[in-house]
Amino acid sequence: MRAWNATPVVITVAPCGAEVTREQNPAVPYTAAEIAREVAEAAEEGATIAHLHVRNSDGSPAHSATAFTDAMSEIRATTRIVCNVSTGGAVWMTIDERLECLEAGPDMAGVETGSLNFAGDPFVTSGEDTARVIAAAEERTLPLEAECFDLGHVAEAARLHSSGAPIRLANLVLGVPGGAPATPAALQTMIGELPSELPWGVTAVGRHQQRMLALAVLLGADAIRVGLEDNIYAGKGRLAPSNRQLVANARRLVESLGRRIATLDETHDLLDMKGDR
Ligand code: KMH
Ligand code: ZN
Repeated sequence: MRAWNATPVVITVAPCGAEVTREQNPAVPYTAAEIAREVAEAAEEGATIAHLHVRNSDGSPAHSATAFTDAMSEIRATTRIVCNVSTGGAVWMTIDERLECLEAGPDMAGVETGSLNFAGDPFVTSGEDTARVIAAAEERTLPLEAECFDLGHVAEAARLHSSGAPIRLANLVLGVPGGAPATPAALQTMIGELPSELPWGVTAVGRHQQRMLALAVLLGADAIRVGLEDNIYAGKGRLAPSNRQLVANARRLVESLGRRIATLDETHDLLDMKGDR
């Protein structure tokens, strides 16, 4: 078993997600230019992966390849951060809509490996849906991040990884109502279902976020995720002014616990993105 601090920690920024609004926090980016600015600032603070959703100008979730292309062209004009598109989208999107982002030429994509009631709404990803995302990623030689909201999703990600799917990272998502709780026991159990060679990271939403990310870093996580998608606060009752601030806080957390954050090259290595330098 490798030491808990043997590897650097990748920081992923999730700048806007699909659900959070400007009414909740005015810093939430909607347009391609706003998303690109938030991502560029996050990259300056050390984020090396951007988990991307896109929005229409009124803030509603978008899914067209054009909307993703617009955002990624603006992002790529200023930074080489890994553009990791969400095929989770929003709960009401069809799988065809969720797959449109792959037409935009991302560096990486997410894949859901099961269903849940996402904060009360059915968020359905059938086995066939997962297989379609995997096939589309294989066709484009894209690394995948499995978005695991519950223990069964981790087991399924492990099974798919072992059968050769290009899953390079398992993102253990804690604290979404309807999914795995943000508790040390839940995290330990999820880690226990992973094959030892599969890198893993943690996303935690809500008030237990800092504690769970700290625990992840101490348990040897390969990655942690922060951003306005997951938490609109930068402290108790204090709205986050930007994604930059959230990434800076995450970096401080990692370093204060005796680890360092990953460079872009190290992130490419982790994801097995050969030749992408
Ligand atoms: N917006 C959620 C329904 C993902 O990006 O893969 C799904 C989500 C997860 O945000
Ligand atoms: Zn997302």
